[in-house]
Amino acid sequence: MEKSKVLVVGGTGYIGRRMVKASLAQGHPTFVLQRPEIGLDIEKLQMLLSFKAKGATLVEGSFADHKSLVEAVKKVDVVICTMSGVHFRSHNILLQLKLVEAIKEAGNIKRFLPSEFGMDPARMGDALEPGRVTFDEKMIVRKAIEEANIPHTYVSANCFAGYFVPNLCQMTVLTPPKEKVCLYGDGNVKAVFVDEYDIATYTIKTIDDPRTLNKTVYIRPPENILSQRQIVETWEKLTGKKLDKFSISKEDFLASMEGKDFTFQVGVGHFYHIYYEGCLTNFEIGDEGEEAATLYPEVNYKRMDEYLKLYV
Ligand code: NDP
Ligand code: GO6
Repeated sequence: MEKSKVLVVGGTGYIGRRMVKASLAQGHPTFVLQRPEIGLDIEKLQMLLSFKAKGATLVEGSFADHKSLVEAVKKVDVVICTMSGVHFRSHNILLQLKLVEAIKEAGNIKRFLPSEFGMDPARMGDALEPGRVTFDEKMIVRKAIEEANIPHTYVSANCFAGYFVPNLCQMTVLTPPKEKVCLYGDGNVKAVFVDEYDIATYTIKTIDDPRTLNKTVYIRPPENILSQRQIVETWEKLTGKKLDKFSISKEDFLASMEGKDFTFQVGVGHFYHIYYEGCLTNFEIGDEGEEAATLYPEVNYKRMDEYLKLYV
């Protein structure tokens, strides 16, 4: 069967750009929304043009212009939205409700993948304030999708390696500490880390797969199910240097929210669920979910020692 036509909305974003590349790499006619609002953001425009040079089609459309979204959606079979949900970038998850309206009106879409790509928001009903907003908003979008009977797939991608691995799971930095590392509790809680390009590869593989229709796909590659202590040990092996380790209790970690700005508090909450509660690995993937590495064993996903090599 011929490859479905894909529209990426949010295509110049951190995960969005990788979705565009993976869609092209897997042979899908690939369309990327070009928003007039990018104005003088020359980096975004140049990135869009680089996609065009690689065979993508740019489609003008704005979230401020419903008709333009309907027209853009009518050109394709599958829509993938990678709308920003990160508080120190431009968090705009609820804007997707406009895209849901356009998809509903266009009526031609065979699969819609909303912007999720993290913890499963359906499992985060008890998440701490204020970080719970991330999940509450994603659930509002899911509700709109399901009420409109739009065929969908939700991708729970666990931790983007770039934000969680080279910093040895520390907050507010993206590079490794040189002398000492702070462990969350005993540092033995298992999390899941995935290379961002692999997330895009797996996502594109799901869009034409009947097994993932109206399902949540978890990306949980077995060798990337690791504890913080295992990440630290991997790093120490690569550098041949031991780090001083100290531990922060859950009480002290949560207390570190006091007096900090909203964005920091969101991060603390998210890190707490990941590294103290183990929210990414404390459940079996039942028959209402699928696991990507199992569905697509042909993907040679990047292991985290490989990912870390670049930072040595
Ligand atoms: P970015 O911050 O890179 O933003 C992605 C795109 O959102 C932008 O490129 C832009 O699209 C679009 N956008 C932002 N603001 C607006 C606006 N006002 N109007 C229209 N479009 C807008 O997103 P990320 O890649 O960081 O995050 C994407 C998803 O991944 C989110 O759901 C987030 O929660 C999740 N995530 C998960 C992580 C993990 O570790 N699991 C880590 C980081 C994010 P355009 O290209 O058209 O300009
Ligand atoms: C990533 C981050 C890194 C926050 C998710 C604060 C939604 C998810 C794993 O993207 O707040 O330093 O699941 O100081 O469902 C951010 C968020 C990571 C940035 C988490 C995310 C993960 C969002 C920080 C920091 C490295």
